[in-house]
Amino acid sequence: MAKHEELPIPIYDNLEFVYGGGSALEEAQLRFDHLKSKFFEVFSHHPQVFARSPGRVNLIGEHIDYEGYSVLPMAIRQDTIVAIRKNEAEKVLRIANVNGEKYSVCTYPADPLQEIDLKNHKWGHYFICGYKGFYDYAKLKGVDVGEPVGLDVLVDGTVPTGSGLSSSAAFVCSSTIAIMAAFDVNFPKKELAQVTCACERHIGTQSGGMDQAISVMAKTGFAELIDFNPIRATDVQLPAGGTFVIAHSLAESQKAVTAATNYNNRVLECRLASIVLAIKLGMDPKEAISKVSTLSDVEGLCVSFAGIHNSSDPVLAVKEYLKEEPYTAEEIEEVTGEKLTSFLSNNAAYLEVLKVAKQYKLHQRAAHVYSEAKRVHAFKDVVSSNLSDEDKLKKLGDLMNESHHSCSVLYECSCPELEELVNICRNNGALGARLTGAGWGGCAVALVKENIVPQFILNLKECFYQSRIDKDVIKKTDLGLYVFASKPSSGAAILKF
Ligand code: A2G
Repeated sequence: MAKHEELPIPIYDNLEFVYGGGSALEEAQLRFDHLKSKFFEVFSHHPQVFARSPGRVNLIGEHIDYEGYSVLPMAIRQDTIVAIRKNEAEKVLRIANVNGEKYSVCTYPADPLQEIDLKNHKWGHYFICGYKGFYDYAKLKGVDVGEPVGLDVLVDGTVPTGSGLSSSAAFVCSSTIAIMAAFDVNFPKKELAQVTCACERHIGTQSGGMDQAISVMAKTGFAELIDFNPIRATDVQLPAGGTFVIAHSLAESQKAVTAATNYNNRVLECRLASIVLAIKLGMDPKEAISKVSTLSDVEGLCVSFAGIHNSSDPVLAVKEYLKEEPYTAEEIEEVTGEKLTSFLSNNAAYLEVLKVAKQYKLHQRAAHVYSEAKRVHAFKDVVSSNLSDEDKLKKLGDLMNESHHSCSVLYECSCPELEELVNICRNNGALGARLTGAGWGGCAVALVKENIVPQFILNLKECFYQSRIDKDVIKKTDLGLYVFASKPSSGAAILKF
């Protein structure tokens, strides 16, 4: 039997396969009816096909996917649906949104080679990522999809933007899959996960592949351990009696806009940490610059270090060889023997970081990555251990707390609102709580015993959200959008009816 990730995206003619039954199904039915009528209203035609892809909450393994380490997210029920139709009459891509007030129609030429204008950020750019990704991959696979044609597209997303729940990947994945379905093509999930990860980088963030991988490969009822190089997903059945509650800090994190100081800055710091560490561990500087890209590439070298310290633990190598004080560019160049602007010259995103960064915290970033990578495996081991569910939940909570501490102190990707929220979660009985996703705003995820979930959510409303309602930051009626319990939901799908 083919492995789950080797199968193509499932095609359904019934919403029940995706949304289950009950009120979720009724809600989905309403969304699709609305999408259909709105599509006709905007484009005077019916959509050919729909694609949907979910957001995700990362349970553990933050900022390590781009360093080649495994992560452990689960899909959430909130998703992005893309309705699409080929429009052979015009060579234009028209991208409309059901929320037309917030997202006005974007138009682009039907040209897969177009460059995305990063200076002028538009919501439709994410669709273009998928569009370029589809054509690149079809070409690579030798699939003839003919001359580019126009596309009419209508989008409906329920993953809150800037929330750390991966609205961008849900949009890029559903766009790529919708285009693929409109051309009657279907690729295996793991290939799609790879394509969508690469094509989302057109937006400018040097992201890893976690969000796209879980959005494409998720299964109802399971979190997934996602490995990279090659991409693989292993089902993780979470212990009974615990629920993950997601709560928004109400600080919006605009990854695409703040990339040079936040996300891409950390990716570059990790790259520099890996090169410096490799050189300190004995690699020739020129070889390190050309061969080492991630901290996981260096881990093997720590085995030689084992001879001295009786341990191949990369955290020890970090302690020994990377100083705690931040490095200046000049200090790094002394080790590498080459200018940063020279060996990073082929990456525009890194050059932007170099323009604004004053120092580089190599020790702290590497210590976070190596320790977080270990926590992911510890989490997986606890889940599959013989412990009682109660003990498992306690240990998982502890690991989540440690992960948050590392994100906050070593990786510095938290913010005051997230710190407040995480503390409130812990003070109200969460077994563990941490920021989730890139950070610098967005959501926290808390592991809570199932029997206290309703009271826990009430307490969060009282302690965190009420003052924000009083100050008109949010509406009381919208609270359900900001704090909710979440179960592992299904992955991407194509819908034809
Ligand atoms: O931050 C974001 O969600 C990244 N995804 C993801 O790859 C991961 O690095 C995460 C932090 O763990 C995108 O930027 C699309």
